[in-house]
Amino acid sequence: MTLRSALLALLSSGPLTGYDVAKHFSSSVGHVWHAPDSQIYPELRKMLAEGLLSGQSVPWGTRGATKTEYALTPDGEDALREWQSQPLAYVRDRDPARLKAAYFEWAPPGVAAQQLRAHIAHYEEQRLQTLHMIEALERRVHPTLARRLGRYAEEEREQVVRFKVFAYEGQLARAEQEIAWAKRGLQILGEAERPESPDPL
Ligand code: VNL
Repeated sequence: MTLRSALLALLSSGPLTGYDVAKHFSSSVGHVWHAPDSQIYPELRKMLAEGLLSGQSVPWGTRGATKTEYALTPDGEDALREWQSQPLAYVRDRDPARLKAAYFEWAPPGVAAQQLRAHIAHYEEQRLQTLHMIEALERRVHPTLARRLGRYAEEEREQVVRFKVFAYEGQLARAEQEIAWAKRGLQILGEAERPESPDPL
């Protein structure tokens, strides 16, 4: 189960309370493996029960309440390495955009182009977000990464950063590919934006 791997990976940056796991998750690894908070909390409890995480009660507020701070156990670290050692399980394509595009002849007038424009807008937004993430990682100001780097010797940090950036370079390339694909679709539909003025002869 890959949510579990993402949580092990996140907690390898250091111990976090459940609330902070959810917070860090959505601003870091959640960009490559989305999961809602409603899945994160029960999974943390299962991982605790299975001994992959330890849970320490830490004070919360001023009224004697406590919250659980989760940390990787040695078994949790083994599980993280074991997961890295497993080959990826590729799944057959199930791509809603490609499926729909394959039958655009059924689209009411204007609808196919409108959907392709929405596709472009979605991936342009993702492209920008990804560029910002890459910048935050490279500058080492991303809070999750900054915590993580504190656990490494200076000479190891470069590689730790590079792998995170590498993951987002893949996401960036995909966003650009999706934008190019949808623009090609607009051309096929005869809806491509005309250049402002014709090329001078
Ligand atoms: C980390 C930080 C991971 C920022 C990220 O995505 C990220 C991390 C994979 O140090 O775990 O965007």
